[in-house]
Amino acid sequence: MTTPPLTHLLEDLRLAAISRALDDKEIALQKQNRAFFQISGAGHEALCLGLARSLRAGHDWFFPYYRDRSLVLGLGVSPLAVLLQAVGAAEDPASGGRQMPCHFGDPARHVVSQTSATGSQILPAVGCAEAGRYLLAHPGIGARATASADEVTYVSLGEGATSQGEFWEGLNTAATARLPLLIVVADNGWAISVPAAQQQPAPISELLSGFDGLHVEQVDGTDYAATYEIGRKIVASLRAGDGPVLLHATVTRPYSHSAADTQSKYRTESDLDDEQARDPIRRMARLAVEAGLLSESGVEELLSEARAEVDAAAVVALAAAPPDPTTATRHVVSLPRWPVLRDGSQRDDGGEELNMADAIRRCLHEIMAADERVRVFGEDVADAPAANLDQVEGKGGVFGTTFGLQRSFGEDRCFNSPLAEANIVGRAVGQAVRGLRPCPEVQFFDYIWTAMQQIRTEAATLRWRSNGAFSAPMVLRVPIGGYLSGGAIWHSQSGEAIFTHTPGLLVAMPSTAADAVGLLRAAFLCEDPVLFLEHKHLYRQPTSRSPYPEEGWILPFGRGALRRRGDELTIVSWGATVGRCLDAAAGIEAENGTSCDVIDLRTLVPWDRQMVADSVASTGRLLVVHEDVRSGGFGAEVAAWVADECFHLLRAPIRRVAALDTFVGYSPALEEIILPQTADIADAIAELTAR
Ligand SMILES: Cc1ncc(C[n+]2csc(CCOP(=O)(O)OP(=O)(O)O)c2C)c(N)n1
Ligand SMILES: [Mg+2]
Repeated sequence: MTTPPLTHLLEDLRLAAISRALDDKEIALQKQNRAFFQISGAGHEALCLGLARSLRAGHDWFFPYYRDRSLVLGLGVSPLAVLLQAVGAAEDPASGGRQMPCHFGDPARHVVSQTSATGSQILPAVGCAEAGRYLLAHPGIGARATASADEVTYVSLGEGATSQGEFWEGLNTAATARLPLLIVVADNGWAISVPAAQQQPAPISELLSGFDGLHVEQVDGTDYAATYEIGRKIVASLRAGDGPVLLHATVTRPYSHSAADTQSKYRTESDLDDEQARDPIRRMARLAVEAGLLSESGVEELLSEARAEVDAAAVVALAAAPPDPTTATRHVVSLPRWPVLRDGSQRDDGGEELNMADAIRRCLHEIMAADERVRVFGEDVADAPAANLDQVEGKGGVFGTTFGLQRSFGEDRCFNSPLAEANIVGRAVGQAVRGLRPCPEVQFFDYIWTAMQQIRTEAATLRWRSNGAFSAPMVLRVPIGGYLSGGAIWHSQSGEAIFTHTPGLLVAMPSTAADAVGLLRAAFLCEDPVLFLEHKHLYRQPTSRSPYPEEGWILPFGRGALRRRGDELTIVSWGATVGRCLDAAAGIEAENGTSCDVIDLRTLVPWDRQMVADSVASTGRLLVVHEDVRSGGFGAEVAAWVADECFHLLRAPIRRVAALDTFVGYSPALEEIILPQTADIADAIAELTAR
């Protein structure tokens, strides 16, 4: 075993002491109500610092856990930076006072802003590692997106977090793709008050022995010489391309889980005393004394110097100003500067008429040809195994929208994912962080829920939580909706309102082939995650066919379309109900001359408030129609906004026509009553315009 160079030992003992002093300082500040939360890195210092010695800030990539305080110190983050976050200062470089302490983020050092969700960071880390490989294979992509042949992606988590499904989804791809990913499981024996034995049938390294493609190592994480040594060994193997490594490290947790926890409520005194004997700082100090580097009093001096340094940094941090309250909504999304449109709608250039599915497919081909950053992946999106390609037609998605992409652009640009939605979206987050423009697909909206953590917690919050330092631009394509006769509860759901209720996401839902193309092109210009909802029923409907828009025409987000002109009522809709609104409006006008404006919003975040307000100003009445269930649907948002802003213009109450507050039934008799039909819309028009 190599002994760590004495200079490293001394420097790392000093950093460990600073890390512990930061914990103590934050705990004191929290008691004084000058910090508002505390979570310690105590007991994990020797592990983090021993590993940091082999890793390189700004070269490797880091997805740390909240216990990795000493790792980021080892990477060069200053104690002041850490304290600025603890006191919630505007100058907190990781989040501008938005995130709790120990939620690190430092673009220059490649420390990616983290969430509190235990275990979810592993999938973005997998995406980051695979992006590095992709960037090396595609060097023409550009200066912002670079990679090194020997880079490593580091991700860590506690033993408790290894119970999360996302952890296993991450291991799956790390091992299958043999990624240069270092997964550190810092096992302190507890997940808040739950002992490790209640998490899993065996310690994680035992559970994983024999996991093909994954090297599993163990270390006593309180022994600096051992963590230093194993760090050198495994990082060298990762740099050499030998595949992912999971390091199971036993550590201690001398302090309670967080400031909100009192561990004496569930841990015995003797347990805590035993841990004290294994305290990593004590052990590092003993090593330094045994090596003749420090005397006993020299150790005391080092510890008190660390406390003094932290005290001095705390004085500066406490003097820092809090964030300006008016900045609270800054960096939620950053819409692009849209190209100027000639006339606000696509030119009908007599191009080939296509249905929506074919138009989307063609558009994806066009976008992938133009932009090497774009990768399409999801379940069944590829054509066929490479060896079969010259003998078969190819699949290209269950709706055929990705047909031919693999054949045209290769297997590293269009590929099948495991059957795991969190895996799909989480990997996209990591790729986006590296400057790629992923285009993940969730096969059916009905199965999006397993990806919810990645969509809402990881992707949607990244820009805001990092105060604009990171973002996760991706175009997440999702077939949605019913009217399929037989789609039933698992293939016909809507639910866009759940996502319009998530700040940080942009949401598009086109109803024509041309709009789908214009919005898809626009989506790839966005610097934020876009949920691109493609209505399954409209994929092949004659009414949504249109000429393929001319090259370069894009449809900016937030522009509705006035599909029909009228005087007496404004109807607002999107997706598959737009056509039903048009039919109902045409029917009534033919019957009794009552005419309606029909607005297709096309995007829901942002939505065209101005177009709706202008229309309501002329009609004085509003009906909102959508396929999603009525209660809490996006129609409620449109109605509330109009009631707030246009109340003086209204001559009648606002009405909604939407799905019943239930699920979509299999029997056509059930589907018909549950989903809004043309006759329901016609009834609402008649009722409202009679007022
Ligand atoms: C997905 C999720 N569920 C629950 C929590 C609340 N929580 C925060 S830390 C924690 C325990 C984590 O234990 P472990 O992974 O062993 O890490 P340790 O705190 O021991 O370092 C829990 C339950 C969370 N942050 N995220
Ligand atoms: Mg733990």
